[in-house]
Amino acid sequence: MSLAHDHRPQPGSIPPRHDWTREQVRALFALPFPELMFRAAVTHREHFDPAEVQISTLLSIKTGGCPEDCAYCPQAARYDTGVAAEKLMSLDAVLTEARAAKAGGASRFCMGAAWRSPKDRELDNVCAMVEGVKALGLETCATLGMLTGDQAARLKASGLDYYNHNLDTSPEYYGAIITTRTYGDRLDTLEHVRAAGINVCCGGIVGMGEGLEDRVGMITTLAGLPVHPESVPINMLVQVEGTPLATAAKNAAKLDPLDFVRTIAVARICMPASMVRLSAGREDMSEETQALCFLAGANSIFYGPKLLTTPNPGRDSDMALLDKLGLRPLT
Ligand code: SAM
Ligand code: DTB
Ligand code: SF4
Repeated sequence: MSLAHDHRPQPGSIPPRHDWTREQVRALFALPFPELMFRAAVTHREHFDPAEVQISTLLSIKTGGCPEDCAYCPQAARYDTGVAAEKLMSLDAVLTEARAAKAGGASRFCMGAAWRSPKDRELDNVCAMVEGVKALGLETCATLGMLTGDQAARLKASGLDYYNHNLDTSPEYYGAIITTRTYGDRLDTLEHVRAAGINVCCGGIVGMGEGLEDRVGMITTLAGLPVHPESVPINMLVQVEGTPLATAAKNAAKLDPLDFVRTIAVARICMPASMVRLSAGREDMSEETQALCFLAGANSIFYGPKLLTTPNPGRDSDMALLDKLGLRPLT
């Protein structure tokens, strides 16, 4: 029997729990690092082949000029970050990018818009993009801000597979990061997405000056959702000059990369059947840290030289890294 066979999901593996308490999640973070990694790696193997990594390519279909005040975001109009406000891209231009993403090896194409929420006419245009991207044989994902139930249903009817809407942090730290929409607003959108039958992609950002208890609160909230998000992006803050968090970070200690790895491991243990994405922040991350993230149960990445507005590792260096680690892109 080959080793690869041993790594396949085991029938009868323990089903996901939705009753994680803060105390239990705190206790996971407090485990000795090798013990935490071991438990995360075992959990990973109960549900996935640990050699497979899902890869998504991002495209900013509507960049900058956003009315919201998210303190991390280069696209908020109120911060001087050098990101110019652009109009929504044309359908043709989006499809050209989607074809290139597919040719480059991505299995999912994620379209992001710097909106508080889409207007109905804007949504018509995005629905056409979703239909077109789906027709290319790619999985589709969008992140457009808050959605009503009707809007979510329209996106579903157009063929949207995933909707990304992050909780970003703990309920109690949230107000220090965003004031123009509430945590409750975010939970409402997630409910609309779930009710429409779209897969939920929901995670957060670490390295925003939050404390350990906020990372505990974020994972406890995500793992307490009635259905776990199918995809859980864990982003390391990309510090963009001009954003309030980049300014604050100059006076604060940088997050230890091992605490980022711990967050991935705890997400893996608490949401065992979800894809956990090692998301933004890889450009400044060593190969060793990324390797630890894969060991901790990350099984998805953003692939391609750009996230929405900031750089990501190039395709060649990512393929070389996956190859070096013996990992395969999931097709
Ligand atoms: N405007 C929509 C919204 O906020 O829902 C969609 C796009 S928004 C850029 C998507 C997510 O990107 C945010 O929720 C946040 O988690 C992440 N993000 C934005 N800027 C980031 C940064 N500088 N570092 C890490 N993650 C970031
Ligand atoms: C997510 O959790 N991270 C992605 C995606 N979902 C939309 C966005 C990261 C953005 C990083 C900053 C930028 O490139 O503008
Ligand atoms: Fe706007 Fe989204 Fe950026 Fe917040 S994260 S400022 S909503 S683009």
